[in-house]
Amino acid sequence: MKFATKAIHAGVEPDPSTGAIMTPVYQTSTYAQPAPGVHKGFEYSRSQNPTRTALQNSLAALENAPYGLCFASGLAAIDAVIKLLEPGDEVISANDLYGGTYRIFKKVFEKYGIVFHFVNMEDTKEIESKINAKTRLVWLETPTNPMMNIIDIQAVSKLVENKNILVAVDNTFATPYLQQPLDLGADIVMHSVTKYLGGHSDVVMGALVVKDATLNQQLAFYQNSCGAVPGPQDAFLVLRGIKTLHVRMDRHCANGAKVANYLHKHPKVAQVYWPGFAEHKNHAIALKQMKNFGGMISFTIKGDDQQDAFGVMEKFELFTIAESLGGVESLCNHPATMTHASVPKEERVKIGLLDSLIRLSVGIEDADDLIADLEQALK
Ligand code: P1T
Repeated sequence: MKFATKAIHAGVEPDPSTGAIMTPVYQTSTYAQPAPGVHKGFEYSRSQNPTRTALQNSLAALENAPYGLCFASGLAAIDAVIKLLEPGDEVISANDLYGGTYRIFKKVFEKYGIVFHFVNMEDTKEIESKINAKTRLVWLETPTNPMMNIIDIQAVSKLVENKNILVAVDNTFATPYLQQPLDLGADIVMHSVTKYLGGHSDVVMGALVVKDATLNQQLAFYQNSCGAVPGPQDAFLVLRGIKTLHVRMDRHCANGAKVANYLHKHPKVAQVYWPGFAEHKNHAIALKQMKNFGGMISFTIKGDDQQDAFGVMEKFELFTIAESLGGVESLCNHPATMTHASVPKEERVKIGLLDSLIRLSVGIEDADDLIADLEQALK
C-alpha cells in the first residue's frame, strides 16, 4: 500500500460495535471482565486502550514496521529507550540534538551510570573511535535540531551491524513521509508526535516504532511499568492529524524551499541551514535518504548579534515566537535562549549554534505572505 493510502487507512477499522468510521475516543480507564482474567485484550487503559492501539498500529504502518508504542511526550519515549540500558552501558549520541534530549541524557541518566559520548556523526570515524565492548546504543536525529545537519542512517547502521548495538533515529523533523529509518537499518524510530504527526499544535505526545518483537516487548514493558502514556483524546487527535500528513508535508516542503531560497539571497542573512541547497555539506545524503527536505530552516543574521535576531523575531507578524514546530502555522524560535538553553554555550558554539541563529518552522500558509513577512521583518 502506498503512503497516502496508509496515512488514511492503516491501523483504523470501522468500530466493531457501531460501524463508526472514525475510531471513537475510548474515554475509559478500565474494561469489564465477565470472569477474572477473561477480557477482549483490554484490561486497564495504562496497559491498553483501543484509541491508542489504533494510533500505534497506524504509526507502525507508516514506518513499515509491525510495532508502535505511544508515550505521553517525545521525551517520555526517549526515556523508555534509555531504560533498556544498565549502569555502565555506553551511548554514542550525535552532538547536535534537541536541547531536551541532551538534558535527559546529561542531567537525568548520567547519574544512573549511563555514559554518553557526544560526537559529530557526519564523520563516521568519530563514531568508530567511541565504540567499545560497553557500547549499547547509537542515538541520532536527522535532520538535526536546529542545525539541519544530515546524518547518513545507512552508514551509521552498517558501522555497528552485528555488534549488539542498537541504532535509534529521532525522525521528528523528517516524518515517515520523507524518511523511513528502519528501512535504512536503524532498530528504533522515535518521534515527537507533538510536531508534524499531530500537525496542529494541539497535542504533546511521543512514539517509538520497531521491527523486532523482543525489542517491542521490552519497550512495552517500560511503557506499562512506568506509565507515561497518552490519553485517548490525544490519540484521536493524532489519528485525525495523520490522515493529512502527506498533504501537509508536501506544502511544508514547497513553502520551505521558497523561504530558504528567499533567505539565501537576503543581504542581511549570513547563513541559511537547509538540506535542499546543492551546497549543503550533506545534500547528497539528504537526496539519498529523504523524499524531500521538509519545512524546517535555520539562519543567522550578519554580525551574530542576539539583539538583531530578537529584533527580527519581534517584528514578525505571521511567524509566531514559540517553542515547538511542525504545526500548520509558521513559528520562529531562538534556539540559544529557548529550545536549546539547556545546552552549555561552549557546546552550542562548537556546532555553530550562534546567538544570532533563528529557527523557522515554515507552515502551510500562502508562501507569498510568509515571504512578505520575512521581508518586512528583515528591513
Ligand atoms: O516535546 P516532546 O514531545 O517531549 O518531544 C521532544 C523532542 C524530541 N525530539 C525532537 C527532534 C524535538 O524537536 C523535540 C521537541 N522539540 C521542541 C519542542 C522544539 O521546539 O524543538
